Amino acid sequence: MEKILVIGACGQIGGELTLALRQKYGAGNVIASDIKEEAEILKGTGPFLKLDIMNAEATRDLVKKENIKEIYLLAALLSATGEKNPKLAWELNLGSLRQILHLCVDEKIKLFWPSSIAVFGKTTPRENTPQKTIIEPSTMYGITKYTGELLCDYYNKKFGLDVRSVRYPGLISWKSEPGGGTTDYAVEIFYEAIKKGEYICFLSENTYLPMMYMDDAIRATLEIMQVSRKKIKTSMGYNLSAISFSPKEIGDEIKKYIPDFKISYAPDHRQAIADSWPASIDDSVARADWDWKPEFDLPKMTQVMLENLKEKLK
Ligand code: NAD
Ligand code: AKB
Repeated sequence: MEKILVIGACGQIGGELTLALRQKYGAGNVIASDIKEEAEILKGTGPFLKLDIMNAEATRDLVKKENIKEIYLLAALLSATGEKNPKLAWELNLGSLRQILHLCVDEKIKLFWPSSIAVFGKTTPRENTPQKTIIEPSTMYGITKYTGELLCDYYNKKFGLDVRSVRYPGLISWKSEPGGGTTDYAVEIFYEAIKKGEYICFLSENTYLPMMYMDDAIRATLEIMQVSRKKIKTSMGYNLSAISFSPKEIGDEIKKYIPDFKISYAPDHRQAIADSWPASIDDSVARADWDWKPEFDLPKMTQVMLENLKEKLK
């Protein structure tokens, strides 16, 4: 039986993606792996292995032993953590990708590797950022993501590797917490609204960023991996878009449910990262090529987040 391997399965996306893949392909056919201990969300749902992706030999042995034919490589340092440790961000984000690309060519494995809106920089048009535009990232995270996209494209053109990628916006979920990004405030705000009724935001009130509810992101990932390769016109990351809002706007939406909620602003080092990213994204190429369409807007996402987090935090 051909199997799927998720690397970085204990992170914000990995837990929910692993569960979705298990639902679709059968629990036993999806192996979750991470350098960390198994995350709560995964316990009892299927096979889990501790694996450091930088250990190329252990990864190759696992892939051969388990007859892995599809890999989701999610292990990475995100933007804020990456700026604190740019050397590790470069080594982990691109070291892992380089060795997985080789392995996928050798073992004829299909690969999903996520990029990010962080590929864009200050010289990129900020509104409705197109698929093809000026790309000059100013963070180490963005540099690794853009370099990674170029590597994916190279391996596709040179070796015919079936590698697929999207540029996720900031992802928001009540099931899993974010792991060191600049868009993390949009998850924290819900926790603090419920627990304390107030939130001090690390971005300024009118900082617009592209965001997406996790269910849309998981569906996009399953969809891009499922469509016929003929529909995939690029192995660089596809722009994906769903919602664009500022801290003030999401705060106002939360106030509809928690009228006394108070938000204040104390921008920190993450403000400069946010200021270098787009405010909104044009994803018409993904929509045309593989029929991508988001389902969650700001009101729907806010309602689902608050309903579920109130239960979870009881
Ligand atoms: P995360 O930080 O929550 O999870 C990453 C996981 O990788 C963690 O569980 C970590 O333990 C694991 N990991 C780290 N080093 C490892 C190693 N050496 N070997 C094995 N596992 C290791 O990240 P996430 O938010 O789930 O993001 C997953 C991917 O999606 C990343 O490539 C990220 O750049 C991309 N992405 C995420 C977002 C977002 O908003 N979450 C947006 C754009 C792109
Ligand atoms: C981050 O903020 O670093 C991530 C991303 C947009 O890639 N959420």
